[in-house]
Amino acid sequence: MTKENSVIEELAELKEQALSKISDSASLADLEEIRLAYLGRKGEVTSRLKSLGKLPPDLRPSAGQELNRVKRAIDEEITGRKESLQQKELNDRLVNESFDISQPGRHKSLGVFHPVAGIMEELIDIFTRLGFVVVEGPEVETDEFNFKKLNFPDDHPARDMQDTFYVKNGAKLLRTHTSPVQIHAMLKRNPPMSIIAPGRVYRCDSDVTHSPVFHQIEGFHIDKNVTMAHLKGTLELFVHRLYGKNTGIRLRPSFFPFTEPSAEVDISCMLCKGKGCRLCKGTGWIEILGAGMIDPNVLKEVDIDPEKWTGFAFGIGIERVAMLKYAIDDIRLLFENDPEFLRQF
Ligand code: 2NM
Repeated sequence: MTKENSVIEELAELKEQALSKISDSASLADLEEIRLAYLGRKGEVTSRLKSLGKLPPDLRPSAGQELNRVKRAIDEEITGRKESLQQKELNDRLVNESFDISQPGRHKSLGVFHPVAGIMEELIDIFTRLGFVVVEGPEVETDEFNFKKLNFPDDHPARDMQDTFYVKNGAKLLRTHTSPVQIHAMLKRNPPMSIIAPGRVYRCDSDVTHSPVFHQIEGFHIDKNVTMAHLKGTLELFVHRLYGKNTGIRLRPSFFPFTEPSAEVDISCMLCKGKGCRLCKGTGWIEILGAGMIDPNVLKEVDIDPEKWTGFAFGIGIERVAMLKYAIDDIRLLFENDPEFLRQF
C-alpha cells in the first residue's frame, strides 16, 4: 500500500467513525460533544488540518483535499442530525407533557346587563307585543322639534338655560325628552299609528333622583275615536305585565304642554301592597309615568286633522322604574358603572 493510500484510508476510517457516532447520538448535547471532538478547535479534523505540514510534501495536496472533504461530510451530517434531534425533542415534549384535567378551569368573569338596559328591553318587549313600532332619532335637536311643535309656549320654563343644555350658541339643544322623535315619526307616517321612542335624554338637573342624562320611553297611538279609556287600558296592561296582575293603577289630573287632558299615573306600592310605607311615603301609591290625550295643537303642527284623528301619549323614565324595581335610593349609582354594584342585578 502506498503512503498516500494509507493516509486516505485512515481519513476514510475517521470519517466512518464520526458519521456512525453522529447517527448514534441520542441528544443535542451528545451531538455537540461529537462536533467539538472532530471539528472543535482541538478536534481530530482540526488538528490534522493544522499538522498537514508535517506530512511529506508530495502527500500534502491529496491529504489536504481529502481532509477538507471529510470535514464537509461530518459538518453536513451534524447539521442533518441536529434537525432530526430537534424535531425528536419537540415530539417527546409534546408526548410527555400532560395536564391534569381534574384541575378547575381558569375563571373568566362575564359582564352583566346594565339594569337600565334590562328594563329598557323589558318595556320595549311589552309595547312591541301590543303592536307599537320602535323609532329612534337624533339626540341633538332644534327648539322647533323639542319644544315648538310640542305646544310649549315661547316663555315656558323648560326652555331656560338652567333646564336645557344648549349647543352651537343656542341654535341646537340636547333633547330633553324623546318626543321630538315622535314628531318626526308623525310627519313621516300616516295615521293610524302606534310608536314608541326609547332613548337617552338630557336635562340640567342633578341630585339623588335626577341625573343630567337619563333614559325614557315615550309612546303614542293615533287612530279614529281614540279616548282616555284606551290610554288607561293600555297602561293597565303594561303595568300588569311589568309588576304583576295584582298591581293597582290610578290616574291623577296633571298638566303637560303636549297633552290635554293630562294625567300622572300611579301604581299601588309594590313594597306594602297599598297599605302605606316609607317607599310610598305612607300614601300606598307610587308615581310611575305621565300621560294624556295628544293636544290638538300638536296634531295640527304635524298636519294631522284633530277633527278626524285623536291619540294618546305617555312617557316613562327608565331609571325611575329601575330604582323602584331594585330599591336603589341614589340615581348616580346607575351611572358609575361599578361592576360590584352592577353584578347585583
Ligand atoms: C309624557 C307625558 C305625557 C308624550 C307626548 C308625546 C307626543 F309627542 F306624542 F306628543 N310624546 N310623549 C308625553 C305625554 C310624554 O312624559 C311624561
